[in-house]
Amino acid sequence: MSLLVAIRGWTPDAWIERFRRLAPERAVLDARQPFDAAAVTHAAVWKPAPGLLASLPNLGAIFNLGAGVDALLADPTLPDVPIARIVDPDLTARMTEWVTLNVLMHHRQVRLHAENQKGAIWGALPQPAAKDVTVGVMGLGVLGRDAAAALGRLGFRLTGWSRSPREIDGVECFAGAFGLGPFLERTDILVVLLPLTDGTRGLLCRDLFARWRRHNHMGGPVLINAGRGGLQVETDVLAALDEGTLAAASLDVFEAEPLPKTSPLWAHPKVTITPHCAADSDAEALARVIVAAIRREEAGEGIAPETLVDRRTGY
Ligand code: NDP
Ligand code: OXD
Repeated sequence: MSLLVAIRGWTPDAWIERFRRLAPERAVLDARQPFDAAAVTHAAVWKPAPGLLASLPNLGAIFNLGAGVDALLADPTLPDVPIARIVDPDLTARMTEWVTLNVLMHHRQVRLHAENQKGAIWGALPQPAAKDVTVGVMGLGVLGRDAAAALGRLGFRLTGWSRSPREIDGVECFAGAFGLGPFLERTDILVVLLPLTDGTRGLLCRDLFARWRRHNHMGGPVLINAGRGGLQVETDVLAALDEGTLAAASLDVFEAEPLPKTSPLWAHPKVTITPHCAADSDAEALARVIVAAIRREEAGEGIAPETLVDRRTGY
């Protein structure tokens, strides 16, 4: 019973140390070193090299070291074993914090006040109550529901959009292609917490921006995306900001990451950028969650339903 740790994009050393400490009963193998493929029963991965997991004949389950599995599912050779993704209260709380920060920043026009401050301008800006502003949450999963609950406590009017119909207290819910139009027509601030799948890639494009409610105190629709960069067409986002179709955008995720230094998004006066850190969370807590999930799976209880990835839907 060995756990293989295969991570690309960050250094795996701290994760290997954590797993060795938290699961001393098993061998923890480093995919960068030669290892016995037949001994591997579980894999903890982030963007593993395509083909690696297919080379493990006794692999029983894959544990993705993040909530989004798009990079993992992009491997066409992925073996047919259960895949678990991260669902963790600490990660969820941090995402909700980032979403709330950005919604309030736009609603309270913090960037405009900062501009005024530079010129010593005592500028009074229109300030409606939260109850008169609608935040639309795209993606009503673990993260979307928690963010909506926090925004509801602040008094915002809430709408939500998902693939299948949902009922959530205090949220006017819409689903699927038919629900998208009415959802957008009601929305002032759009919070995107969707996974990247064949059904969502490129969704945040010129066509969608044109269907959005136009008039509010912020000068138009505001886009807040912490789902995945592949959801947005960045040339369309930039054009919409320049034409005034979008009033502002807060982006944590990008088509290419790290965002290239040459991207015009960096210097755009209406764009707020964070480097895919919206839900940066306590790695020790995540490692504990994964070790507990591996033990649960070995005890024959399977993968907790909320964390089990459905390959057909891609999330
Ligand atoms: P969940 O799987 O719990 O929820 C996904 C939601 O998206 C569900 O409500 C689902 O609908 C909806 N959805 C999926 N496909 C479609 C579609 N085609 N049309 C409409 N709705 C759709 O995911 P989480 O809430 O845990 O995470 C969401 C995403 O956030 C992750 O996939 C990841 O990409 C991103 N993320 C980003 C982080 C960051 O730091 N920036 C950190 C963590 C996650 P339904 O309810 O019908 O299933
Ligand atoms: C992600 C994560 O999926 O950080 O982006 O969990």
